[in-house]
Amino acid sequence: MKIRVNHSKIELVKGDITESNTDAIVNAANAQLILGAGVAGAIRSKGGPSIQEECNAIGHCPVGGAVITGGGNLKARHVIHAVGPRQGEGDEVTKLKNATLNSLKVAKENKLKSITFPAISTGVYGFPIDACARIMLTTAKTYLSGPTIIKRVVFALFDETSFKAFEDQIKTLK
Ligand code: AR6
Repeated sequence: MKIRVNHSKIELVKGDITESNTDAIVNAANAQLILGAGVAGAIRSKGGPSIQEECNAIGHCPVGGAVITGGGNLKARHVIHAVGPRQGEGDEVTKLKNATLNSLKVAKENKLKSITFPAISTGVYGFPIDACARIMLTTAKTYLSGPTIIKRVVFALFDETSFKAFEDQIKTLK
C-alpha cells in the first residue's frame, strides 16, 4: 500500500524491518541507547556489535529524540535510533510525534533519501497501535508536504494487526 505526498511516497509493508533496504532503518530505542528486545534485538543480532558500540559512544538520547549510527551488517547503511515514550509516562503523543519528526530531520541532515520506521513504542513500551499509526503517519505526511530530499518513507509492520491499523489510518490521509 502506497500514497504519494508531493514528490515523495509513504509505503506500508508487512514484515521484519531488518530486511529493509532503505538508506536508514529506525530503531525503537531507549534513552540509554542499549539495544534490548523487539526491533532493537533484531537490529543487534543481524547488524552485529558495531551498532551497540556506536550507541555507547553517543551514550544517551532524550525521549522524543533521534541519533544516527552506521548499519553494521544490515542492508540499510544507517540506523536512526528514535526514543519513543513508554505508555503512562505522560505527554506520549507529543513525544512520539517528536521521535518521528526528529528521525526524518536526522535522515535529511545526513542526506538520506529513504527511511523505514517500525511502529515505535507499540511493543515493550505498550503504546496503542491505532494512536501510533495516526501520529506517525500524520507526522510523516506533514513533513513530506514541505520541501524535502526524502523520497520514500516506509513503515515496516511486524504483524497483521499493526499492518491493518496503519492501513486503516493511511486511507484517512488521502
Ligand atoms: N521488524 C518490525 N517490527 C518489529 C520487529 C521487527 N523485527 N520486532 C518487533 N517489531 P519494540 P518499543 C514491532 O518493543 O515498544 C526494546 O527493549 C513490535 O511488534 O521493538 O518502542 C528497546 O531496547 C511493535 O509493534 O519497541 C527499548 O528498551 C513495534 O515493533 C524498548 O524495547 C515496536 O516494538 C522499546 O520499546
